[in-house]
Amino acid sequence: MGYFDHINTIQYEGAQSLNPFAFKHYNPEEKIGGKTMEEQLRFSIAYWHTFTGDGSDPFGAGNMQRPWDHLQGMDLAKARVEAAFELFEKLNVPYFCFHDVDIAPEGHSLAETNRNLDEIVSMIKDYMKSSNTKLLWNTANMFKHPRFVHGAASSNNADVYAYAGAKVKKGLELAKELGAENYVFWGGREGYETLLNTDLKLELDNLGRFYHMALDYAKEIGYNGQFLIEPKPQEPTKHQYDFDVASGMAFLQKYDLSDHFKFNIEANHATLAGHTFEHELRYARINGMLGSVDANQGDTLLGWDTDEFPTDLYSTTLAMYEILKNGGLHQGGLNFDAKVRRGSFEADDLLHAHIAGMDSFAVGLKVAHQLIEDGVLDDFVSERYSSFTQGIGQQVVEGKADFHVLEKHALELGTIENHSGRQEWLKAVINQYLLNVNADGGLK
Ligand code: XUL
Ligand code: CO
Repeated sequence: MGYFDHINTIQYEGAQSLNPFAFKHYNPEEKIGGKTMEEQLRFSIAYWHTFTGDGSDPFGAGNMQRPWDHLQGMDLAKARVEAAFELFEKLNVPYFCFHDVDIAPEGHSLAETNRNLDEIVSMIKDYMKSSNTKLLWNTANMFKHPRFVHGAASSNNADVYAYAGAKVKKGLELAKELGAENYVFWGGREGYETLLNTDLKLELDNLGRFYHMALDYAKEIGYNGQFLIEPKPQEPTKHQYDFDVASGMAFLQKYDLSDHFKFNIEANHATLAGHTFEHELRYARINGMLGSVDANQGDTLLGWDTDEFPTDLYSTTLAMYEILKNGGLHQGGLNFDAKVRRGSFEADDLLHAHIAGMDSFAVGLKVAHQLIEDGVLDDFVSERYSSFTQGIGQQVVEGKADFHVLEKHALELGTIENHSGRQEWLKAVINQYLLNVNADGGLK
């Protein structure tokens, strides 16, 4: 008896299908840009939202109806593993992600917590032998337990710092054991509430030291997964240290860590930082730091991390544009760090939500691929910067200009001519592609 017996494996039925339990655009076998959609999109399910989350919010108790919720402790943890692998198969999703506390309950001591983890990890490992689903990344939850009230690797309390080290040590061991392709560090409570009680320099230095210890330990045990930092500007702390990609890069450079880390970019974290999703992806991409993606979306009317399933096709298109320009996600993936709304409390909603997210990114992939094939934006952008391919512009780019050269050029200029950036036209073209690509494969 399974948890989702009433639902067959989700199949691709095409854009006209009215079957709610079918993909309309995600056709895993279909090739786009020389790779199958499955290879391009590398979807992943977030264990915490889908199997552990109960729908509770600051105003109400958990209300999700999950067929495994009558169980408790290790029995509940085991039931969740069974449910997870069943759902992975039903959705044909190639990856999943988890925090340590998502998969196994914390014990009364660190040693007991680790024993619980070992038991569940060996169960997961067994399931993985006969499943197509692999581990995209795991991470340590260092924000939920009260001991992390002042942070973990940036805590003022050295005992907490040590405890955090022990958790990441275990996390790296699990990553190796389960073949995780990446290991994620999301800041959790690494940040501060007020400078009045904070030694900012010591906290940042300690964080840098902590990442070096993690790298050293990964090397020691032969774990070769990619290390990823997941930036977020605020929540839970008022000021998170890994604010956005740009500040994360400065941090990594300062502490001599840039060669060993990339970024896991989350759409809703980007918007909380006052950026678009595509801004963060672009910033990471042009610096060779785009590692993986937490695929969700925020709400423009709300100022917090709503972690909605991604359904905005404009956003998935511009995100896939960056990802394709990155040559794909490589060992990263599109992880649905997203939760169903509190009102969507039935277990079937988990399927509807993932189908919606997968189809939305499949559309984004197709449209972005066609935009790139047709050179729509590339041609416009190259033309817009063409002044840097000749004359004074070329001298600048080749490093042959100085202020004397610039001044000489400027003094000789007559009226300077600028051209329109054509933003509205470009947006209209993207709309045309969005509406037409699925209909006839492109624009004539
Ligand atoms: C929190 C968040 C985390 C990370 C993993 O906003 O995104 O779930 O993805 O710790
Ligand atoms: Co995330």
